[in-house]
Amino acid sequence: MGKVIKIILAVLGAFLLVAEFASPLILSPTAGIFINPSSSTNGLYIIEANDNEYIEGPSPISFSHIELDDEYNTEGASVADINNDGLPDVVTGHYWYEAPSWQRHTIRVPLQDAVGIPKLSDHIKIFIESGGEKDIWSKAYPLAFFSFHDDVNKDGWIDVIAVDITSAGIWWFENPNGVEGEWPQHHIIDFSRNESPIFADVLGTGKPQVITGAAETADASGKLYAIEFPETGGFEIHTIEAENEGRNTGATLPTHGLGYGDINGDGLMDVVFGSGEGFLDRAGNPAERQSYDEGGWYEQQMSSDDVRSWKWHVIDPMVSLSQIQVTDVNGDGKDDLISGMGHGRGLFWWEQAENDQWIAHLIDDTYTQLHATEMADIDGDGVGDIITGKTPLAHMGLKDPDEFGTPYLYWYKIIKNSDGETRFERHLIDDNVGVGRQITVTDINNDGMLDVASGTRHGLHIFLQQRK
Ligand SMILES: [Ca+2]
Ligand SMILES: [Ca+2]
Ligand SMILES: [Ca+2]
Ligand SMILES: [Ca+2]
Repeated sequence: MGKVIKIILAVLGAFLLVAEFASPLILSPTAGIFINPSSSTNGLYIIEANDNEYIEGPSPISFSHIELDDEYNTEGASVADINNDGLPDVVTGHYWYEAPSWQRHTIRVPLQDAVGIPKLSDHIKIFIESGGEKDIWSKAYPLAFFSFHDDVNKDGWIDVIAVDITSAGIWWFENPNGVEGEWPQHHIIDFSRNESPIFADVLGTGKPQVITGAAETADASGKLYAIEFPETGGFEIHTIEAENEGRNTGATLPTHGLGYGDINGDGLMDVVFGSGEGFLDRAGNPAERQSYDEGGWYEQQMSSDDVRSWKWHVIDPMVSLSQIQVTDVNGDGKDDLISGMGHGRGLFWWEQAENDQWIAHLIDDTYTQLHATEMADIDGDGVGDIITGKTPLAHMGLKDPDEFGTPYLYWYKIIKNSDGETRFERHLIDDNVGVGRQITVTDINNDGMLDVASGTRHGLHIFLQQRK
């Protein structure tokens, strides 16, 4: 950035610092001075959909809230028994929190000074230090976004596979077997290109793989990888998409919206993508769809001599999503998709119709920035429920609609009305924390009921299920 521009910004910054007490006004998403004029994430959606399909539901289930960390050092949370004592611990790409005291232990010292809920002076500081808009996002977040777990080196201690902030790397951190201090860090790839990587057995090996967009250099086209952690130790990279061919794997932009399931019911897992965009522009017109951002699914195929290939199918209409959950919503025998817009407004489901046609349904458009979803059977009735919420300041308070709004955390039960219509019964878990990029739903306290771990700008939190 030029020296003159820097000086102008510094002077401007000094003026604005005086106005700091008015920051909520100045920083509001509609009046913000640093709003990127090219952003099209104005909170509307371009797909035609019916009215909200959610209803409020009474529930015998509530959640007790425990704050594990009030610092902002992760956009996600995972759960694994790190110290082999039989008690699940909570993990991020920087720290692990030991059950049941939740004492914090270091995995990797945070390298970036991430600001949780920024004041105007923080915005200005980040803007100046980052050399302007170009690098602003990487200065405004912690490195740790996603963590997954496997015993990568087969020594009997569970390790941490960290998918860092998009366009940073993927690493595995070697559990030092109870020894305190930073963990040995091992390189997997330099550039992840996906903000909703998944950890699932897509290849049918019996163990989960990391499915993620990736690139070999900072400017390279996006690829789609399945990173396997085989029984022999270490890792092995399998390519699903070798070069970007009009797919949403991060050709020019980091992206999100990834899921898996057996879409065509042939016994092989398929991989689903949201589209890279799908918003209205500021004039209210559909933003032009770029060549790299069509949404769809990769059909996994296996030849008679066991050669794997992937066939692309477009899903239209499609929007920019977070993790995509694949399940048969309406009970017609065909799997459907459920996901929320990572930056825009609304939770949706896509009904799989005949001949690769998809019908979009709106579930809930009362909040924005649903940048993490998960599916798990919260109430234990045998049917998967959807867990999601609002990501506080998913773009630092600079771009997205209602970024400062209430950070809800909900679970939705899929039900049939008496008239046979599918409805989503919404239940509030909490309204202080929201979701980051990765939310984990598992039994954290070993009482047989599923709990929720969430890492956001409001810190790291768990919600333990209680039943009346
Ligand atoms: Ca433990
Ligand atoms: Ca290990
Ligand atoms: Ca399939
Ligand atoms: Ca529990």
